[in-house]
Parts: sequence; C-alpha cells; structure tokens
Amino acid sequence: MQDNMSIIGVPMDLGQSRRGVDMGPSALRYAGAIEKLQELKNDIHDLGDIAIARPDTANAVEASNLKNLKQVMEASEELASIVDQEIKKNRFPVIFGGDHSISIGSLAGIGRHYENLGVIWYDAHGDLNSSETSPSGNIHGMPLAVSLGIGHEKLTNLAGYAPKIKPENIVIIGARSLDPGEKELIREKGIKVYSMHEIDRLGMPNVMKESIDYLKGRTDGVHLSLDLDGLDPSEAPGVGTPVIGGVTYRESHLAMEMLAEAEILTSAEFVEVNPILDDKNKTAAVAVGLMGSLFGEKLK
Ligand code: 4U7
Ligand code: MN
Ligand code: MN
Ligand code: MN
Repeated sequence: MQDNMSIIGVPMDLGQSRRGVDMGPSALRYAGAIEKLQELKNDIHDLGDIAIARPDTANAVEASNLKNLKQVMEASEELASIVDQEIKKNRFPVIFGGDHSISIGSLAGIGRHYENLGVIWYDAHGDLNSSETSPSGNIHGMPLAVSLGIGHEKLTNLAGYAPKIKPENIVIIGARSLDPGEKELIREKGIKVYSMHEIDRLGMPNVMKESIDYLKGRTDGVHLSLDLDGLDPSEAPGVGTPVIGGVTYRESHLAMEMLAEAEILTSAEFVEVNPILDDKNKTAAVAVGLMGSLFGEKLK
C-alpha cells in the first residue's frame, strides 16, 4: 500500500434524519486518527473538511422524495473532484464521514481510475435503495445502488459518467437489515453478500479469505467503505441506525489486518460516526483502532 495518504473530511448529515453525524470528522480527529495514520505512514496530508450547504428550509417542499437531494449532490460533486485530484497525484484517499451518502462522491471520484473497481461494503445495511424502494427517502440508504447506476439521475450521472462500479465487483460484509427492494436487487444482480448468518457459520477468517480471493481475481483496485454500524452497537453505539447482532470489534480488527496483509486496498472511508449518540467518543476510538489494523500496525 502507498505511503502517502490524503485525508478528506466530509461533515455531511443531510443524507439521513438524525443530527450529529456531521461532527464525525471532528470526532475521528479528536480520537487521534491523524496521529495514528502518521505513526504508520510517512506522508499524511490532512486536507481538512469540505463545506456542506445547509438544508433549504425555505423551500422544504422538494421536487423529489429524496431528502436534501441538491445539497447531497453538490457535496458529492466536490468530494468526487478532490478524490479524483488526489488519485491523479498518486495519493491514497482516506475519507472521513459524515453519513454514508458521501460514498456517492467517493466512488464517483475513484471509479474513473479503474476498469474494475472492487468495493468492500462493511455495513449492517445494503445501502441499495432507490427513490422507488426506499422506506425513508434518506440518501444514506442509497449510495451503493447509485454507484451501480440505479436511482435518481442527478445522483447516478454525477461526475459525468455511469455506472461507477459493477455488481460482480462488490462484496457486502455484516448485512443484517435489508429492505425487500434491496434483497431483490441483490438477487437480480448476483451481488456477493456475507450477512451475519455467513459470518456466524464460516467465521470471519474464512469470510475475509474468500472475499479477498474473490476480489483479487477480478479487480484492479479496491475501495473499503466501512460503516461503523456494521459493528455491534454494544461496541459502536455512536451511529444513527444501529442494528443489534453485529460484527464484534475483534472480528473487525482481524478483518482489517487481513486486508492489510492482502495489500489490495487503494482507498478507504469511515462513515456514520455520530458523537452526539456516542458513549464518550467510543465509536470514533473504535474507528481509529480499526484504521491502525487496516494500515499495518501489526506489520510494522
Ligand atoms: B446506512 C434503511 F429503511 N434501509 O434506506 C433506509 F432501514 O448508511 C436504512 O447503512 C439505511 O447507515 C441505513 O432508510 C443507511 C432503512
Ligand atoms: Mn451504510
Ligand atoms: Mn449502515
Ligand atoms: Mn492484532
């Protein structure tokens, strides 16, 4: 893995309904994320946070059922362009969210650089809804679908091309809350999913070995999108949509170490940390611990 990383904070909370996740980048920095990365890599640029527009309360009636579509779109454009620039400089992008709608921008910026970009979606959810299937209208439940070219065209056409990724290059890990429309899409597109059922049955070492072998054979780059709600809420309580019965910290730590050893990652993001809902910034500390294992603490 490259020794030069660029950190981009995205204080976005408009892709969902609970306040506080916009403070995610601050919570991660306060928990020592930058210092941890500096311990492990020689050349860290913290680019700070991008600016996020406020919700347009005067025009609360929107042209679509997607909440804050315009603001999410604008932030995604900006994030996509920064990520694109950093990759052109041959730097490894690490994105700090913010809610998971920011992946629309991350993947739009990264996708152009790879013929077959792999994506590891570590999450309790599939984030595969469209405006038609979404029970909530919250865009943080849609980024994986949008990146496949499914959803509102203002989002799917972001950065001027679609789709950003192919269904056969995705692995979802930790799923345990999938909406009916998401399950249908998973079946239709043949997306590889290691739900909690498979993690229980096979164990995390086999799940990661299979995922890595699968992606190694077919991709030319891999993005890790780690939603902290993939972990169990007893260990990562500071998230907006917790689901009981999740992956443990130890299992996640091992998953990150196996990714470090495999040397397949080309970008990463950590999303959905909400310090307002957290227990003394515990979830941000968990995220920083996982960054340590992901970026080679054990191998040093
Ligand atoms: B997250 C949900 F209905 N599926 O679409 C939706 F259950 O980025 C939740 O994974 C989405 O945290 C969760 O609103 C999005 C809901
Ligand atoms: Mn998510
Ligand atoms: Mn989630
Ligand atoms: Mn260890």
